[in-house]
Amino acid sequence: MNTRRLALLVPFFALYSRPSPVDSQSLRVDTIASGFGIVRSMAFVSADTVLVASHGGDLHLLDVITGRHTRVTNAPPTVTREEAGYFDVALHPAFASNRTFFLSLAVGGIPPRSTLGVFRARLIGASLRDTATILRTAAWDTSAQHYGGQLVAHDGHLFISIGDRYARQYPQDMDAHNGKILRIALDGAVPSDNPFVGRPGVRPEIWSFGHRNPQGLAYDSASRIMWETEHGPRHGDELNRIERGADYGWPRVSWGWEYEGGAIGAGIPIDSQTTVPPWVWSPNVAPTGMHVYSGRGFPAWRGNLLVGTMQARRGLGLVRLVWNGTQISQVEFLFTGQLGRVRCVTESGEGWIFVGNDSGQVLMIRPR
Ligand SMILES: [Ca+2]
Repeated sequence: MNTRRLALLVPFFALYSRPSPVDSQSLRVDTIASGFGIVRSMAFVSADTVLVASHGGDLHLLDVITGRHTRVTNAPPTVTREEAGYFDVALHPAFASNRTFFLSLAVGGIPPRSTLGVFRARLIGASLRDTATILRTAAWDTSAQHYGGQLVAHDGHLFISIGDRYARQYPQDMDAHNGKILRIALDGAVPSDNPFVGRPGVRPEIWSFGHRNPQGLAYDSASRIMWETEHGPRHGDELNRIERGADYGWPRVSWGWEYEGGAIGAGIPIDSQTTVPPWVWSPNVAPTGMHVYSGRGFPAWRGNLLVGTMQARRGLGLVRLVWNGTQISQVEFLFTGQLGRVRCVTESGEGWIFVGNDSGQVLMIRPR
């Protein structure tokens, strides 16, 4: 075929191959299982089995066809107080052959001190083997707040989000892990090409800094963007593109305000050092687990960001954001009030969307 004929064909192909939009009225929400406390994370370990991490420190294997679930034994202890507990699970890129996965969790020191840790294990049947804590972050605090705790395994590395631990002096302090995105190798080592390796007084695991409480992290292999969501104070929740070595501004600048009123820091949303968020929610939606949709269940949503929200007072559940390559071009609230306080979002091999919430439910979204 010569190029001229190809050029004529392309517009017609583009027209007829465009996926039809999804009408959320045509979707149904089913409860697959419940009783998991607060569902913080889910990862499909086979076509029909999802690993469910509960905030209270439990792992279960859930068969999404039958709804039957089995408790995973030998799971690590955690601190369970306020926001402390299990946070996220991420499968090793070679999970299918090595059965290895990662779990982020609150780890204890001399009570009541705790910090964010990363645990690695192999899932053999419904038990954990070869367990190891590969990272205890330098973010110890007596408070049990703002751990962040999201994980992404990508490109031979593990990315870890960590909140400011409700201590504002640290996100700009490069000798602390509070308020950072970290990047380590899959065995816990520090990669030699991290941005701050070799700088005196700077923790070498740091990938980006100036974050408040990042509770969403997801990598889109098509656009090659690492997406992050973080909670603002009063107003100003952010969607950020995570760039190597970049500063996201907290608490020097913020799109939000003090809870009791009044400006934060310089009283401006951005300055010349700040990486600008592509999207800001004011008032807050309390964004949580995030997933870049890639499945065949809803072709029109491929590449869209699905973000869980906890701001139940406004009846929210899931936000779909469209990145058009330059900016966020569409924001749609889905299933308003139908999903509870959503903590995590993922998809099955068939492309159906799975949501975990604060009511201990695993929900499935698919066409009617
Ligand atoms: Ca910011």
